[in-house]
Amino acid sequence: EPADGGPNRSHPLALAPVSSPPVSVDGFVREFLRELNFGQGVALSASTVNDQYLALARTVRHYLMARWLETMRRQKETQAKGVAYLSAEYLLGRQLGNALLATDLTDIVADGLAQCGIDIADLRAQEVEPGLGNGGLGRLAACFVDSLATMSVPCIGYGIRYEFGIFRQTFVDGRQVEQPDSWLALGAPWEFPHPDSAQEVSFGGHTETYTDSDGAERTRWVPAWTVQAVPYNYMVPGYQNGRVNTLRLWRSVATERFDLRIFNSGDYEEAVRSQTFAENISKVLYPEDSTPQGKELRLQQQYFFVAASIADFLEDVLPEDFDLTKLPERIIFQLNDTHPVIAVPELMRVLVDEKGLAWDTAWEITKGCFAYTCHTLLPEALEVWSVELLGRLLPRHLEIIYRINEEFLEEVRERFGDDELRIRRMSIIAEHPERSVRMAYLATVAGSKVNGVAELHSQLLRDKVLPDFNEFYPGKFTNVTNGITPRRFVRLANPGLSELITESIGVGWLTDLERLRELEPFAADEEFRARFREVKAANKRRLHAVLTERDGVSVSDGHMLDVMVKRLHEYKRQTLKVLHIITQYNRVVSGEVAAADLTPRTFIFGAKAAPGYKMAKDIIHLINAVGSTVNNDERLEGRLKVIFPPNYNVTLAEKVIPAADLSEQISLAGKEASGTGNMKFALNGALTIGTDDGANVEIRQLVGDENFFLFGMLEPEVEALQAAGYVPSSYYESNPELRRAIDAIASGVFSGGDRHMFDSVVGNLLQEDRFLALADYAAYIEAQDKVDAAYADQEEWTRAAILNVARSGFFSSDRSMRDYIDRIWHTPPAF
Ligand code: B1H
Repeated sequence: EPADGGPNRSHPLALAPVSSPPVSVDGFVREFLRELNFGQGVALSASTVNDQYLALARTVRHYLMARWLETMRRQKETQAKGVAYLSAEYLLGRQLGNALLATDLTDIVADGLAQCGIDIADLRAQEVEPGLGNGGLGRLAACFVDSLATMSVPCIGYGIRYEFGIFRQTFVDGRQVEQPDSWLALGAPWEFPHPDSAQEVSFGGHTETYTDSDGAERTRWVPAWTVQAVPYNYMVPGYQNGRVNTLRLWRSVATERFDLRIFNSGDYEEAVRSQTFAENISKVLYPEDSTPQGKELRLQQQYFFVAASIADFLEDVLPEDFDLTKLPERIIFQLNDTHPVIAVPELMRVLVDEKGLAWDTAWEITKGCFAYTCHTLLPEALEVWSVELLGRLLPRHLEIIYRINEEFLEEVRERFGDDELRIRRMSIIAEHPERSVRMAYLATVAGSKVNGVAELHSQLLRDKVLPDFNEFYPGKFTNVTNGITPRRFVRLANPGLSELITESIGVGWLTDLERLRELEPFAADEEFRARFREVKAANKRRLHAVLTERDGVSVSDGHMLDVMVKRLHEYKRQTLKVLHIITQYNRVVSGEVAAADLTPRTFIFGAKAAPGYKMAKDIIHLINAVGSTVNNDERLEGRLKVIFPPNYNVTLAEKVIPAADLSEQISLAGKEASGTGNMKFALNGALTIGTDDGANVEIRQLVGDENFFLFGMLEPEVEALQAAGYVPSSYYESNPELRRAIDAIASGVFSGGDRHMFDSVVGNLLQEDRFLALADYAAYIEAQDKVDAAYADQEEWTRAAILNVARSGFFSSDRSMRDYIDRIWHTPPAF
């Protein structure tokens, strides 16, 4: 049919059927066995669990395929405005359960597999989760793309296909040891590599000016080396709505040209080395959370994925004749923190140097195409790149940044006169301690909007981190409170609760989470409360089974489950939690409290420390040491137990959170930008003990003071105390119970008599305590005592837990997406 002899797109069979016929159990079994035999190349009788898992994944993938192709076809046809989410991290979690939920095939598949003598649970357990993120920031990206697909909003997620995701954590003698995360080793059934659509990404070299054919002075970049960026596509299925968006992750490989040149020169070893060099870029995720390291490879990663993504969008996604001045009407690039901010000068470079647009035109386009989300307040977490490094790796980009800065500072001068102090404060280029580029400032100048991730955080961002910019750009700053996807973190993680909710208020809440409000009256219903408690008890039994199998530890019956799971960081104050455990321990061993009078509690920790973060690793060691002492001291009569399963990840979160009674959100006020674990716990019926920080503030406002255990200083009090000169040892000296807890560590109670094992932790608490753990200790202990008292009344506790669920619908990431869409992106749903 096509004159050029290309593929015949109008062949009646050329399109995969849009509405596939309903899947029957028999039909599924046929397809599954076909994949096992023809795809995997094994007979059922000879197949391993991994063979079966891979065949199942590919079968389920087929059921999404027609919808994926149709989503792409429609997008191409309508050219509707969409979001390009730029994120260095996507902490996806396992895919199989979510794909089955999206296609509504869970039951059919389970039945079909059972006919084959296979338990679907065994295949689910076989999947290694793609851990392509560190913590909250990466998981947020995964929740956002899920919500956009579910809301039928056009979105393409761009990121990096790390060969090794976040390290696998093990403990040796209670200390963290990192192992590589070989998540691809057993096969990667969810990805679609397209090596033929690779983009070239260049680095290094120099720039030169030349006169073009119209006599205009232009600049070009003459790079020194190039790598290929190969796209790997992943499906992002909406929840039972027939839409499948795309996540496009880039892998770096050596360019053939580069290889061949060296190869032909006879230097085979050098050719292999260059291959290794290129492939290094997407080799491993940097395991720093909240504290960027400023390493060269990291900047290479950032530019690598961002340059590939922009080229992909302009060349492959946009139609050929697209008028680039209309770009802001077609796409918004959302910058997930500063990690992708090098995209700003890259788009400028492409528009000016390659497309030949005038600088001012290009700048107008660029400003309309970016928006920036800030995820932190810690000053050490604000990313800067030294001018030396940036200029060496990306010389043209550095020139562009300088010009953006010059023109920006010129505007500042026009407004405020020669206020040199202000100019220096606002300059994108910092002069001290070394000349460097402040990526957050660049993002703020270029972005159409800048948002924080919870009300308090956004306020502090305006008032404390970027006040000059807030003054200069009124209206640019806004808040979008984070959210989480209820599909994964309620429906998949907590099927028992989901069933109870649906039985009580009907279907529809999963895509309209505010409807959980309809549960409020059930809090007063004794029978409902009993069922709610039974769901929690069943989730605890399930967790017990998981932890027994995984780590050989058991969750004691009848214990309150008190959970602190998040990255290990001093500002999150895991040590404060440890001090509480030690305090309870001391109360019993001193004879002040009879073991029988303790509320039985199991404390669960989950936390990875950045491999280079010594204090965080020492704290992990301390938690394990306290755990083994507490767990083995018979004087406690089994009433306190500490469990620290290694390698906390999304998969484990889905088991731990639904079983929790108490959620620990105890960061120093003003330090946790939002938190998202806090939302997952509340939605799964745990009560929170927490500070007035991040999204805790909004959780408490919504669930009500009486259903939330608030403690600790408020952010202004923190500032005041620090300004007055904080002396941690004064708290140690004036609070006997605190002194006894710290003395226990220092005297070797948890280290077999070794008085120096935890010197670093003790010394830090007494002398520095940057995050005021000692100042909040008394309030924390008092609040914990209230928790114990409250837990004694199970009916009241359950009532409060139900109200937490009923009033937390706001924290759906669907709502976050609606906020971004209405106030920042202006990308309505496309049908
Ligand atoms: C958050 C990070 C982060 N904020 C640097 N910043 C990284 C910074 O690899 N790095 O260099 C990685 C991650 N992550 C978290 O974002 C906040 O601490 C949470 O409070 C917030 O809930 C989450 C999502 O907004």
